[in-house]
Amino acid sequence: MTENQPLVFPPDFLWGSATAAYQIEGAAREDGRTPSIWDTFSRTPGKVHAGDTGDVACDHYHRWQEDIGLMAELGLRAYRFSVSWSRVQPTGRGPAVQRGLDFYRALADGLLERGITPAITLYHWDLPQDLEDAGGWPERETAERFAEYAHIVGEALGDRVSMWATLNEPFCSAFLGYGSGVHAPGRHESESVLKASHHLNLAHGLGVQALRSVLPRNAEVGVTLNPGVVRPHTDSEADRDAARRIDALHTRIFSDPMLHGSYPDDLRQDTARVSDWSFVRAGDEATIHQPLDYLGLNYYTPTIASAPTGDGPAARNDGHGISEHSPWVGSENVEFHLANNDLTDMGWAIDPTGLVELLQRFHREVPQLPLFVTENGAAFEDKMDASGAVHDPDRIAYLNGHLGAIHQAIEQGVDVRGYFLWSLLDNFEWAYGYSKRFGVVHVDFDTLQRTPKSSARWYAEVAGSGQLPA
Ligand code: PNW
Repeated sequence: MTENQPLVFPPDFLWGSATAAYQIEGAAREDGRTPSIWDTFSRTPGKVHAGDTGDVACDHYHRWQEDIGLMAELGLRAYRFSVSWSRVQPTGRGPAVQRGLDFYRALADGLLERGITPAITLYHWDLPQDLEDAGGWPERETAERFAEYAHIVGEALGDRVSMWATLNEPFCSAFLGYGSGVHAPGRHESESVLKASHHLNLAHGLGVQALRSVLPRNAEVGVTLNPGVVRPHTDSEADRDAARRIDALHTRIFSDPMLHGSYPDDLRQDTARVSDWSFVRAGDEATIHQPLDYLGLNYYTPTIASAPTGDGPAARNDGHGISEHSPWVGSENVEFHLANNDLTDMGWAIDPTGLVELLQRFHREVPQLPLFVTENGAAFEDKMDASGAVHDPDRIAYLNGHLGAIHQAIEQGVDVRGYFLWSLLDNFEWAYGYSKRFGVVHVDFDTLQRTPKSSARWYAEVAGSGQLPA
């Protein structure tokens, strides 16, 4: 139909890129920063690929001006980054470290000078180790400490940063951190997954309240979730039930209390043998249910679930990393299947239709809430050629497909306001260390030299013109 026409995006659509503190900053021991759970985890042998750590990462802490220059060169209009809690409040408690706040102030100012909108995420997984030592997210106190931290950062940066998110992907923090253990802090305790989820939700609610108390009225406060796009393997009732269970754990455990003010009944029933949920106190769900200005959604790949098939070893390839411990509390026997699509270097199926579904779902659920795609992108084995150029046609195809999906959703009436490509730079890809490259800018991890890939040029063109080429 419109195949030869460029796809034109709304004029005020926000074109950005995203990173996270632990994945790019390095400078792990500088200016008063203390270890987070990711420092501890990555320094523990066997936890991260090749023993990689974020000690140096992209050295963004020292090279941030160069990185802002790159963004400006690429014509990006927005930059989503996270604040390292233990850089700002080393023990997770008490007074702030001025030098930590100064770094983020200078970064925000540098962005604003180049016309780039800063978007802050307060928590992208790097809990101060001291708070983990006191029990971590399964402890209610961690949520209270988070509110204090949100207050500190909001007060320090509220005059220059207008877009705020409390958490990034609480699913990963709770289910991979305390369930499968493939992420920091690497625990595997069924009930802790549920407690951590609740306290992350509570941290979000208390954090929104804290931010509202210090931010100017026009600030936009939201959260970033990575809801599962869960599909049943077949149309059988058993497979549809498996998909429902995974959807409850992956998505609704966060989105229901945040957006609607209560935990799903089916979730409580599915997990009844793990927990009586007595950690939810009267009034908590109301606290979690704060009015939001936008919802951030991260999307990479769909999930296909089925009831146990009895076909030999039930490989738990759910796309969330391999562990002998299932994160799917109460539904450990659900099996996962890979779609018949091409895969990225993460082994994730490339399927932009999942993004259309995801956007439609939340548009239906919360029609008045603006949506942002706060992460989307792909890892590929990019290689530099003899001339020093990096050609990444697979990434361009991935981005083109997913931006096309967003355009389609917008045409269908979904209020999508912007896109933050993951990621600006190749960086520390959590349990995979530096072995997976998501950047549109190549980073040589020996010299730390940055080289824009062909996808960076392509994305600059798209962002500059506000349209996808025909
Ligand atoms: C997200 N999983 O992480 C994060 O927000 C980013 O920090 C990360 O680099 C990016 O996606 C790419 O992975 C995820 O195993 C990490 O399901 C792992 C999973 C999901 C998201």
